[in-house]
Amino acid sequence: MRIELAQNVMQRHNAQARENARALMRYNVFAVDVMGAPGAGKTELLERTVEAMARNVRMAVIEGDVCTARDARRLQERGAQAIQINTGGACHLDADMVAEVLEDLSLLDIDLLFIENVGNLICPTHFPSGAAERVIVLSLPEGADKPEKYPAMFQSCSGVLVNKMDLAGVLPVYPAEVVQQIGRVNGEMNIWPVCARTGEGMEEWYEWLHAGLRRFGRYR
Ligand SMILES: Nc1nc2c(ncn2[C@@H]2O[C@H](COP(=O)(O)OP(=O)(O)O)[C@@H](O)[C@H]2O)c(=O)[nH]1
Ligand SMILES: [Mg+2]
Repeated sequence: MRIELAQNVMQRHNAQARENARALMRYNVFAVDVMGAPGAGKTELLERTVEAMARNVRMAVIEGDVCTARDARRLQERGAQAIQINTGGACHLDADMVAEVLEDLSLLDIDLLFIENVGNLICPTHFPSGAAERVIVLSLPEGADKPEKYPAMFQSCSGVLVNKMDLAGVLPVYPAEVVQQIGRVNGEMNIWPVCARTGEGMEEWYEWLHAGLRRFGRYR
């Protein structure tokens, strides 16, 4: 009985995610889920990305957090359109929450939409938002063992940004080992070693975003 109920709930979430994907497709909006642990640098990465791409690409960000509008404010200060969702305790965004916000966005005026999920390496895995792609930010201080400990999250994403590369050499965590561990869990992933603080190493990430925009007919 309980299993059936859970299945129904998940089916409903997946159906809403497909509905969100259709709404985004209708307006040719390329949407990317950004996931990762609290403090991995998801917001910092988006701040740099918004700064670097704003000249050619119209971007918006949906920010998911339990409380506060701090992350949305950070993005707004960088010139991006940003809307905050407060989950009020829930550990992930779900497709219903995203659907509500999509109604408030003028999708016609957006090329690229980021959806920063609540910091968590477990729950968001099973709750698609409707975004075309999902990426994860994994920072060096989290340690090289995280891909193997949270494989489902890594297997649900097409790319991983290995962040805080400026700390390589300071921490007893070796980027090569992190990359190797990611490969063991998901050999198909794009791996981008970056320093979101300075923007160093982020060109390939931008290229990947541009390729997505081209697929969505948004390239200028
Ligand atoms: N050293 C270093 N710190 C970073 C980098 N990226 C983010 N941070 C810091 O990590 C902390 C968490 O960043 P934040 O963007 O809030 O992470 P989020 O919780 O994943 O959104 C902040 O103090 C950032 O300044 C980086 O590349 N290098
Ligand atoms: Mg954040």
